[in-house]
Amino acid sequence: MPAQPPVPTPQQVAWQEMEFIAFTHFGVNTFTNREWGEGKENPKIFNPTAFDARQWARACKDAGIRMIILTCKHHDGFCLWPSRYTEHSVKNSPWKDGRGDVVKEVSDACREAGLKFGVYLSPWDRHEPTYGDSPKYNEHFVNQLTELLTNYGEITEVWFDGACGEGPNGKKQQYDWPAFHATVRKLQPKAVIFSDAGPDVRWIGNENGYAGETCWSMMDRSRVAIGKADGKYLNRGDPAGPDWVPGECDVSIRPGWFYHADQDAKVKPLADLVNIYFASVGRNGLLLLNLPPDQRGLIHENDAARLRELRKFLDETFRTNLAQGKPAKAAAEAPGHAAAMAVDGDGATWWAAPAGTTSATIELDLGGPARFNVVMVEEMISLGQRIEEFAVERWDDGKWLPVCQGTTIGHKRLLRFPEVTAGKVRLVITKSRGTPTVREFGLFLAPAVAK
Ligand code: FUL
Repeated sequence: MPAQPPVPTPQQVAWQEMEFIAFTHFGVNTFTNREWGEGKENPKIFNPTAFDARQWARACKDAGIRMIILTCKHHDGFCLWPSRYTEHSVKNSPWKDGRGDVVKEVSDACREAGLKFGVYLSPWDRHEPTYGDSPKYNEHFVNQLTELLTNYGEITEVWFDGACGEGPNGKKQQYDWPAFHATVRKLQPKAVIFSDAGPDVRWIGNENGYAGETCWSMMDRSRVAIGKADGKYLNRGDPAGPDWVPGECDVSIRPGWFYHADQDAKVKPLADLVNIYFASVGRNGLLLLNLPPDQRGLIHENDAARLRELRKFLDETFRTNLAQGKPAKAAAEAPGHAAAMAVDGDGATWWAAPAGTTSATIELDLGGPARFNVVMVEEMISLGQRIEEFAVERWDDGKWLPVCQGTTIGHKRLLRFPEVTAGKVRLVITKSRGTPTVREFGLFLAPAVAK
């Protein structure tokens, strides 16, 4: 273990609290029906007929999503804002007679709806002639990044795709990551930077939306080469890692990242989205769910309807925490951190074991038989991620029986199991890399989801 185990920055804590955020892949690919454009598109094909960023924001807000990350430029190089540094952009499209700015409209709609806004800017650019001519292209990229980070208000996340394709004549582009990061730090010091290796937020190592069952927010950044990352390492993190870089789980609600009309009937079923939620938010990750706007410039009805179903399921599941406010006692507790603080519904307080202890038990009296099929445990991550192994047990006819067990917790761990009934429950922490803390403990009854 590093001498000083890492802890999150205040920005990383705020980021983690968002839990559920959205991606919107939109651009020339929406109109060419492709996933990766070549950069040779005629900008005139970009012409959404009913573009309405407020509709995107509303669909997200209603689903409990907290931020939209927009693909301001994908690998095709087409810019959704009128960049001074290229002609491959909305300014040469018929949309709003070339005077439109998707980045402006989406960022404004987010602010109006109380959502955060983030930008995806692909370093790989198949249009830009300087791509492959490393210093020149890096300057071009920093110029574009500067436009995005200067003209659109507060940016909460900057998403750097690791893809690095070949340039013209087979030239290899070397990205100047230190310069890219320095630009973000200078212009938007509160933003978190995403890439395979952070520095603030890491890719979870797959595009299915699944974090590892064991998932540490720590990793060793020096072990990860951007664009060539070891997916398994990113999926689980590294308990011995010296860097705090929590995982973000990106996945699309449809098979593709961009909209394709022939996928209208392939929006993921509710059961899949629920599984993804439990495997991302429920495994110490953030869920970054892609909702690709269509050729009208709207989130399609089918996607919006599915989001509403997901929200309904989450509301029904998490509305009542059966453990909240119930009498709690711990085998031991640190001064000022009583067991009751783990079930007070207050994220600012937490139970802690006495300094130096690495195992502990918290027992709850539910005051009569309660039915539940979901357990939630949260650590106070601002102090670090420590718990390595835990179990939940129920009191049944004079003995404790197992309900569920897990390894890491972090910001939030959710476990599902067939419904049980119990009047008394205990959380048993069997292994921890430091003094364990529990910010909140929960028991819930989730409705059945049709398969
Ligand atoms: C990948 C890209 O190549 C995909 O098109 C998509 O943007 C995904 C989120 O990241 O690297």
